[in-house]
Amino acid sequence: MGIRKNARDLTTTEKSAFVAAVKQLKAQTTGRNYDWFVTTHINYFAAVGGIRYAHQSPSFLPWHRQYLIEFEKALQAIDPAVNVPYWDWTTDRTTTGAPFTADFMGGNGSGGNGAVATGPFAGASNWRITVSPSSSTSLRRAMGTNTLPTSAQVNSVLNIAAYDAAPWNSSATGGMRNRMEGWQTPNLHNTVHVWVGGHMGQQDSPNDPVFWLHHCNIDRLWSRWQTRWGFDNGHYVPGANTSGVIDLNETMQPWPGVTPAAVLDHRNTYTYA
Ligand SMILES: [Cu+2]
Repeated sequence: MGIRKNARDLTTTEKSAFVAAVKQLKAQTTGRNYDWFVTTHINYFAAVGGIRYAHQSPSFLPWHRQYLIEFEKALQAIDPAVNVPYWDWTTDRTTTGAPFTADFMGGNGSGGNGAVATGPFAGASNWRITVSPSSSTSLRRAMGTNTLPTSAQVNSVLNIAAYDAAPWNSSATGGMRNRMEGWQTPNLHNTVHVWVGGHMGQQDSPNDPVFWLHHCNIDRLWSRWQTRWGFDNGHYVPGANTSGVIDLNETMQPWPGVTPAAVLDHRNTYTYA
């Protein structure tokens, strides 16, 4: 079972092992390589067959949980010691501190939304963007144009007892999910994508490896919510018979046989440090 650590606590060896595994996955030319994950996020960004799987729906959290598990498995096939770390943006809030150091994720884009200039993913020869709606072949960031969410804002979301509420989309106000996803105040997840900017502000956001650290933190916050309110089936809605979204026991494409119910309790698969 894996333990997912805070990125700021990784040793130099752990940081370089994560970077090496990510780069090796990117270099693979067949199967579930890095670009397969980028393409999958683009394919499920909007509704597929009238069903919203990855965004603006209750399955935002379980869909990305499975997405992280699949990505982590792909990394562990390369290096069994690697786990995805999380970026706690309530404590690491600068463009130059963890995880944006030269030995890990690298720093800001040069000039507004330019290519990332430092670290292992700087420049197209180190990290070539091949799946993108833009023409950029280098990883781009434009960090710090807004303000990262605070721990008080996180706590306000974790205090909401209801998982989600009708109308189950980006205008839902009654549950935790939409405030965690970020279409209602305090807009947690979306705000962080905007703060990093560049590719992170687009459908192809997984082109930026910090995507995984951000979504690992979102998954950790959901796990904290579950620790408080419950890991059981009663803490996912809708239970059944709601069209256009994924009910508790419906399969989430493109993960064969994987339902929200199947991923609610992650504690036998991985835990958070
Ligand atoms: Cu995201």
